[in-house]
Amino acid sequence: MDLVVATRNKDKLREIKTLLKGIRVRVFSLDSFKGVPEVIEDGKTLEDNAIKKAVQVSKFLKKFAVADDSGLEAEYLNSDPGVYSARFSGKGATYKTNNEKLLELLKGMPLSKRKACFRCVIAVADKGKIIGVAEGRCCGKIGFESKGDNGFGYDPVFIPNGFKKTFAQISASRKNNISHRSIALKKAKSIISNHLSLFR
Ligand code: ITT
Repeated sequence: MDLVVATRNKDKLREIKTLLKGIRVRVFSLDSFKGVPEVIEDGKTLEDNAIKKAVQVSKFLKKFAVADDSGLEAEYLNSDPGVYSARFSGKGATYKTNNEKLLELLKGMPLSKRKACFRCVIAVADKGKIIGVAEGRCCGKIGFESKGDNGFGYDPVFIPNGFKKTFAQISASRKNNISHRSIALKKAKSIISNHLSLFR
């Protein structure tokens, strides 16, 4: 069976493809299809947006699809940037400007006030019908400055619990061992496998 990963974020796609290894599907990205309409991410939660992306894409392509909505929730900022993580610093936001804004908002705050968790919600849908939703969290602290070149997004400012380095300073495989995305995808893989078994 074919599985479409409904994302336009190449960094997320790279991680999702690696984490999906081992299940018997042929993985495609949106790049393989023309004319897939942009999904407006106006949900109030990561769940809302993940479901919306998976349902709309799977309905349009008449295929099996997974979508990832994720974000970083900082305790001191009442869980912001959260669902607004991609566009935290406004129109034209980049990973760099988002990280700068986050560090600025936490300026002068001690480590005890810099707790944060990455959260990832994966929605699985087939031909417009939602099959299941899975969630993963990875908690840690926001560092005092940007460090490292690996990964993407907020990785240079996020230090996972039990580590002294940011996600951007550790290898992709070490990140994949503990990340919010890997936890969510582990659960999503069993949703996908159960669904596939219906067709055997
Ligand atoms: P799609 O909707 O097309 O999937 P997007 O980038 O808009 O792509 P989201 O709305 O889910 O995706 O926003 C997620 C943002 O959260 C992403 O752009 C990063 O800034 C951040 N983010 C998510 N997972 C991350 C990770 O593992 N490491 C660092 N930052 C991450």
